Amino acid sequence: MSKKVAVIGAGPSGLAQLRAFQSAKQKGAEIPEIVCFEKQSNWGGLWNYTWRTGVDEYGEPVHCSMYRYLWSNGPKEGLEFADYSFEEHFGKQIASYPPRAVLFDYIEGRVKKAGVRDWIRFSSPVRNVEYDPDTEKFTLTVHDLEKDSVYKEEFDWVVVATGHFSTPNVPYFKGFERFNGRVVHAHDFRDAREFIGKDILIVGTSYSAEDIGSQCWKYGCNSVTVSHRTAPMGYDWPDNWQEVPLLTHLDGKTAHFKDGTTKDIDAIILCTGYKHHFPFLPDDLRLKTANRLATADLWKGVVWIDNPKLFYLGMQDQWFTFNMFDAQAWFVRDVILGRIEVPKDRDVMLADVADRVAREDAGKDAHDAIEYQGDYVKELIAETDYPSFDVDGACEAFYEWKHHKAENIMTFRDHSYKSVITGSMAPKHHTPWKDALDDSLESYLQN
Ligand code: FAD
Ligand code: NA7
Repeated sequence: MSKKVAVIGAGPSGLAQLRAFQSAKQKGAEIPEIVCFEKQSNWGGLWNYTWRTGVDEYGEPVHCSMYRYLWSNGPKEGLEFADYSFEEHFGKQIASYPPRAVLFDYIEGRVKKAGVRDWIRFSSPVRNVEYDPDTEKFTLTVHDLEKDSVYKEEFDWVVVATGHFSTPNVPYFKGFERFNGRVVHAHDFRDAREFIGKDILIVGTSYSAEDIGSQCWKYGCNSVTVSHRTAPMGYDWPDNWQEVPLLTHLDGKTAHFKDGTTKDIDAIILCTGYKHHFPFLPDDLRLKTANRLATADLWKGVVWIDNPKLFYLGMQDQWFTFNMFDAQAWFVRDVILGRIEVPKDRDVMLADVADRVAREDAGKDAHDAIEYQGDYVKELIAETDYPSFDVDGACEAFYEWKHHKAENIMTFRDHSYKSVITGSMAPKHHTPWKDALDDSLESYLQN
């Protein structure tokens, strides 16, 4: 009987895994049977936008954390697939910060070309995974939502690619229950126009805080107040922005901060991050890690050290995304195909994890962190046939991007960069980001 691989999730990471196997098959390799389980009715993961919040039509938690008007928060030159350039997909070079719909189209283009949709069972959340050391097989319990029936199936390997920016981290502040406005986590934020004319309070200082605040500013909120636990973001914000210390409590619609200052507000958006959440995994298979570049308990950042037949993709915090998931997926494929050997000694794997943690901890700033993750991508692609590309060039695009943000946080998306895959320069977008209210694919591609 042929061996079987289960891939859980058909977002960018899971799709990278399918493409990795398809590419080996195309080159004549014998591959195991691949079954991908996806709880949504379409692929694309977070990039598969829905207006829904809370639960979906089946009562499942909505996966999507993306919102209308979301544009790439980093240059596309840092994430381009090495085996499928933007120019190949769109037939021309496009500007550097595509809106969500454009990136969704790009992600989809590669897997449509690869012809792997038949490997995916949609509307099929995995409910449980068990490993039997005697048979050396995993048993997955899957819910077919369309038929509303639950079944079990055995696999030799499991790849967890369920993402980690979907289950919100929601802190409580005193007075929330008596606040007369909306309190919403970034996961449930959808349309900035809801906040036109409003004074909004944002808690958190990372990507979601910066971008959701900027969206609300762009679409016409009255003011943005950003409350920080550790440090302010420190950009040169527009006049109707302020950065304040941590929220202590609310008194009616008045927010009180740690330094004793107050601000009357209409709505609160908690941009307080996400939890790695794997409700379908038992204790002995479940990754427990902080959102950092060096994850806990994964050899080479992907192989579960307590059971090397289980893999996790994309569990790191991310500078690199799509091409890093590719590097991981090709590596995992080659472990499964027996082309890469996993150390037999658990201590050797633990030492690898400890070394990664120490090297990340030794970094001083964002520049070091980008370089660190670039080195990780290089390390993995050197071991497989994933097309090698100019990773240092992609790091350069990230350094420039950081520089452009520091220069002007509301114009950084107006810059363009050179593709490290095709070498061509992206055109400047036809409209500055702050004036481009239409984020449709048709509008973006009008260059
Ligand atoms: P996901 O995209 O989360 O996909 C996981 C998939 O697993 C989903 O389809 C989900 O339905 C499925 N799934 C989950 N549980 C189960 C289950 N039990 N059974 C079956 N299927 C399951 N990255 C960028 O490169 N550029 C950006 O501009 C950018 N912006 C972002 C903005 C936001 C608001 C967020 C939250 C993230 C952003 N990211 C961005 C990072 C994003 O994490 C990656 O781009 C990418 O989506 C991660 O891919 P993934 O496949 O690992 O996870
Ligand atoms: P991040 O990057 O995990 O950041 C979470 C932020 O939330 C960070 O600023 C934290 O502050 C803050 N936080 C977390 N808990 C609290 C509490 N209890 N009180 C106050 N502040 C808190 O999540 P994002 O959503 O911004 O980004 C995730 C992904 O989505 C990212 O890849 C983007 O591409 C989009 P801290 O600095 O720890 O004090």
